[in-house]
Amino acid sequence: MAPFSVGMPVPPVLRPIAQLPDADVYELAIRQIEAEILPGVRTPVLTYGNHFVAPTIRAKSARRTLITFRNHLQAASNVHLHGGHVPAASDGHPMDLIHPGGARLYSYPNRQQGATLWYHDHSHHTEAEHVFRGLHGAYLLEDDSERHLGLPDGEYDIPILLRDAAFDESGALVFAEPEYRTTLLANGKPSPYFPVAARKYRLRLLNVSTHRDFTLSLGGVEMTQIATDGGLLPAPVPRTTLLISPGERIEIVVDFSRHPLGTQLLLADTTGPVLRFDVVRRARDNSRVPDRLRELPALPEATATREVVLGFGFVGDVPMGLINGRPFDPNRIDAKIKLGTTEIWRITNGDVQYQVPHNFHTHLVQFRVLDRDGNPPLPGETGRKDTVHIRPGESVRVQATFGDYTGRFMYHCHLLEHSQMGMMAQMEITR
Ligand SMILES: [Cu+2]
Repeated sequence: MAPFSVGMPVPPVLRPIAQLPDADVYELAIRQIEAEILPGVRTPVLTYGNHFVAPTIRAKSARRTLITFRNHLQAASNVHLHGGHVPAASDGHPMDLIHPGGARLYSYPNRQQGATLWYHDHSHHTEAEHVFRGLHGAYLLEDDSERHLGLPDGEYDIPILLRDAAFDESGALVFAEPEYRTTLLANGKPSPYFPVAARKYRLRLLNVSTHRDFTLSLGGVEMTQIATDGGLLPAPVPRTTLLISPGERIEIVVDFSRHPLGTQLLLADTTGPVLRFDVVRRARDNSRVPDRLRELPALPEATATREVVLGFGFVGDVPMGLINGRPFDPNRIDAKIKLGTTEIWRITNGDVQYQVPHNFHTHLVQFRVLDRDGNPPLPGETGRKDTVHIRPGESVRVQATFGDYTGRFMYHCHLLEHSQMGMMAQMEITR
């Protein structure tokens, strides 16, 4: 199919079914439907709320989200709020499942800085396939202190969920080897176009692929990065290429007023076109990108350090994903952490021989990247992160403070084909 034959939709914003003094109440069905991804073709997909991609949840900082997910699938599912600082009971532990016909209420406190989060399936051994088949949606946490900055908002603040896909002749999704996933989707459509006004837009890029890194450029045009996984950066960073690995988010502001009406700007990955912006109309623009966005707090002193090595290996003669030489075991605690303490973790991608990229994601906390092989963090990763890309042989040191909630939380490679093969571990936070 020729690229740019369909428009990119913006996912609908989910409406609350009730509003309490301190909470918004939602319901979402987990259901298989047929969606039109390729023009004129019906593709069975798994959805939240009967939408591929799922509806966007817009939450407000310090106002709780209470959301009941009802599982209409034949398989167990669950929900993890990626990047969310939430109690263990609502974190979507892989053994904490919603069985077919069942429902579960998740409570998200939203006591964290405004950020582009996302929600997705995290069911044990099926997370990669479930996310691949469509269980992914944006969760935008808004924060009052962002409003006075004057960044583009409303219809000029747009989440863009990026992923890949593969289809058979009947139009069904093929969950097979990642290298066959050559169709790139933006908000669920293949290499679409998106008409824009000649003004500034805030674009929230989310990589919801289970396996693919995107290396994006806009034909040399400057993309001003304003935020990373956990919210605003201290100051904007001009970028011309962006590496975004599975699970990561990068927010950019693009000023389309620098281009005459009729201009087409191509957002492309190194493997092909992702999305074309067509500058089609004029519009007023009072928005701005200030020189200072949000200060980062000083790092507290760390009282513990840990080594975490990600790599493939054999257990008996079965190839598995391993962390520190062991595959995930839900009955084992891999890291015991005292509530409120600060730790430095050095995470190494040990797969030098096979040259496999990995990344690292922790639940519960946002961390800060201290260094990569002793060198300063990359541009754009100086803010709060929950997912970090690690090249084969590379070591990344991160620092986090494990506050507020006790219980069991996961850390894992967010190439979900790797985590479901065992590259996952759990920490227990105790008093
Ligand atoms: Cu991995």
